[in-house]
Amino acid sequence: MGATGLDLLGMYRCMVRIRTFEEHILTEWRAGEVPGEVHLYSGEEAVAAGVIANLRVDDYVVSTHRGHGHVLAKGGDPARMMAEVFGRTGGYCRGKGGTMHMADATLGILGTNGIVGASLPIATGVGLYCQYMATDRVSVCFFGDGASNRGTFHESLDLASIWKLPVIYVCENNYYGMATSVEEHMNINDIAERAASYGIPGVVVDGNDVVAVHDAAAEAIIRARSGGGTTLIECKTWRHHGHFTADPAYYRDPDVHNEHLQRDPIIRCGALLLSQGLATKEALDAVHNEAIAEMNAAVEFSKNSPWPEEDELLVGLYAE
Ligand SMILES: Cc1ncc(C[n+]2csc(CCOP(=O)(O)OP(=O)(O)O)c2C)c(N)n1
Ligand SMILES: [Mg+2]
Repeated sequence: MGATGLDLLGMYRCMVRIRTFEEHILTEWRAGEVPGEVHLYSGEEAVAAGVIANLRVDDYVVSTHRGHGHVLAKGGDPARMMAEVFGRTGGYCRGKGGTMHMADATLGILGTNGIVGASLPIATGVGLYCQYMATDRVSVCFFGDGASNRGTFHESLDLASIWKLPVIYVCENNYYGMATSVEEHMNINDIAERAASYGIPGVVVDGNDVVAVHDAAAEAIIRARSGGGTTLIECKTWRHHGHFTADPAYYRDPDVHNEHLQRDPIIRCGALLLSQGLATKEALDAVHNEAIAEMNAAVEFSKNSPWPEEDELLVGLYAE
């Protein structure tokens, strides 16, 4: 814990665990072990780590198709997550949901989600629940720049602003919705500008600076808990890989891509920890080695976990 009370090393560990989890998946996907496509979160770790460091276990997170980082940061079990990606019975949905259907209600993780923009109305409803039940819990909604053009974004922010709901809308602006750049899909520079339409605070932060993300989220979450209503936080970030595992992302200018890679959130946070004397090089190496061991074990667990049987196909599909 640093002098400011900020657990910088904890956030570093969180980011390294997410990166390692994702890179293990990429390796296994390339080896043909992972069915389907996976939307990797590598490069965007500071958003999940910085925001979720402010949350309690009983707060809620509603995630996206690029959601492994949110789930891990909120306490998700990497072995059960990995097994779900592998399609095995050890996974969160016994292998039938895959990467975009991971949830653990006991940890307030209300699901990764295959429908772009669907996290917004879900998180808004959860915010209404938190308020109606007179709790001081908050609902955090992650979504992308592309999703901010859906009607669900506007409907949700409108309702949440009118009712002063304890929802924090966190836009992960990685400058692309699939192969479409923000210049092609919106006519403004900052998505946070849209907050003005709803009379709520709109904040732009460097989404690769975990401290900046943490501090912006802390302010919004404290306000939401105390009845002050909703905030839109736009985190400018960059995905290291293509839209999903099979996408080589040829549509991105290699020079621009390389510039963004220089702003890697993990490298920046590591440098800060060292320069502030908050960690030694050995301590940072240990964080990486522990993450590698943890994710190796998750892969091993997944490979040893049985495939679902055919007669399980309809089990758990409908509420009894
Ligand atoms: C309603 C809906 N429309 C289209 C898609 C196909 N799709 C999947 S991801 C994606 C782009 C999303 O972009 P963004 O919101 O910026 O998130 P990012 O992938 O960049 O994290 C699209 C169009 C979908 N899954 N759901
Ligand atoms: Mg995007």
